[in-house]
Amino acid sequence: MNAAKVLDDLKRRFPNEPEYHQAVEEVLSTIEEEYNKHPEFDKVNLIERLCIPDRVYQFRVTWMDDKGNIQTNMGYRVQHNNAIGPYKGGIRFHASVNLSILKFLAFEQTFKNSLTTLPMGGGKGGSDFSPRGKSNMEVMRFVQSFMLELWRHIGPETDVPAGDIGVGGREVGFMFGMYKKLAHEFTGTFTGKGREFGGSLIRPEATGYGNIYFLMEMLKKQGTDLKGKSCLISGSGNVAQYTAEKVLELGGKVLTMSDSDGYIFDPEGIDREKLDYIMELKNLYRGRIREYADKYGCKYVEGARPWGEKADIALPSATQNELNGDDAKKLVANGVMAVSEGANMPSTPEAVKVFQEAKILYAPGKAANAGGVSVSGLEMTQNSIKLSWSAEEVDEKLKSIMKNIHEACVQYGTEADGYVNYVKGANVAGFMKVAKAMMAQGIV
Ligand code: NDP
Ligand code: 2IT
Repeated sequence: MNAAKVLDDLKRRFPNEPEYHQAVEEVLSTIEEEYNKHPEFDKVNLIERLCIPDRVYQFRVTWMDDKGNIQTNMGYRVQHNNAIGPYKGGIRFHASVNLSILKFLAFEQTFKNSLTTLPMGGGKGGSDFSPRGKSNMEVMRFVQSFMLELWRHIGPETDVPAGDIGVGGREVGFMFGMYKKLAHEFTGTFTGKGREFGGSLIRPEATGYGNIYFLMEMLKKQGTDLKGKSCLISGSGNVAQYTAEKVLELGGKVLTMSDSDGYIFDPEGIDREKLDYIMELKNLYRGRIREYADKYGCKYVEGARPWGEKADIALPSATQNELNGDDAKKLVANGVMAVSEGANMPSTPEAVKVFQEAKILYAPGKAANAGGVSVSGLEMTQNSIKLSWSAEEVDEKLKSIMKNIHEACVQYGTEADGYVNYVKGANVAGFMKVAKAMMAQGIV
């Protein structure tokens, strides 16, 4: 394979999809060497078959708002690759959603899911519908209309969606309810469900906890841990909240959290009580992070991200490309020792380069945030054996999965000078398993 040529070809055939190109470029540039050690891959054009999604569904979603106006949104499901298991990946509801973003997410998900060691292929879906400012009934009407199209393309052994930005327990509940009615079955077709109807314990916590378990493995390798270390967290949604919870539990200090309007900086640290306030503010009242600064009298910076603040560790947990090359330079200049990604592709390629050249610990999302989909995989197992495991049992399995992913990254990503290139490690390890499965299954 000639990575540059494959990428040029994809750009020509699928123009105006910058996030998709960005995700593919990162993977191709790191697996090229390993790929070319296997001439049998190129003989069957494996790389193109892996980069282009198996299929994409795209549909119009029409619903009525509370004022009686008819609204239309777009709905999508990208089924990227099912070589190692049914398509699996979240649903995103956000005004910015388009095909490029969902194709990048589905592509990333394929490698991430492979790393988890569980049998899951990769997919992603969503809509440009934004739940922000919508009433409960509006969200429900939208979701029901969305499901009228989506339900026929998914199923417990076909494609199993879950949450992502803008899709939490409430939205998954509505999707599951409508799916159940249309498909006339009660199965584990969604994960992230409520615990009363098949949801796994620890699934809400899993992405944030998993990121910190991964970070702890990286720190351990350098003979240190989280005690007394200060952390910058972006976002204040599901991933950010449980990242903060685990940092506090392990003795670290959380200095910042953010939302799409700005960030708060609390030099005293966001403690358990303050985090409970944020959880209530965000999950119950659906308020803005600015209100934290009003309540606790700390700094709030409108329209900015927290990367200019000084800290030991950065944990981007909001969205893609939220940390650019200049931000990375500021973090490094301020002495950051580790960056571990809760979000998917939050660092731009320029930022990744800065981290790697400074030889700091840097974990890409597809490794560090794999805990969420891992516990989704465990939820699928519990649903199919019709049992539910205790929180301790699930948490132990999550820890061991994150440890295994870390080991795989070290195995495939350690460079001659001992520096672990976690990007390369994650990409090569994730790729090899999918590639072997595709080779064994013939040209399909
Ligand atoms: P939530 O919707 O719960 O929270 C998202 C947070 O990020 C909110 O604080 C939101 O602010 C902020 N945000 C969203 N979009 C933007 C934007 N364009 N600019 C600035 N801030 C933004 O989502 P999650 O916590 O579930 O997801 C966060 C990240 O983690 C995403 O990248 C997602 O793909 C990834 N992820 C999620 C997993 C999961 O299990 N949920 C698993 C693995 C990865 P506001 O409220 O203002 O919109
Ligand atoms: O990006 C992700 O891994 C998720 N949003 C979770 C996917 C899942 O199926 O749990």
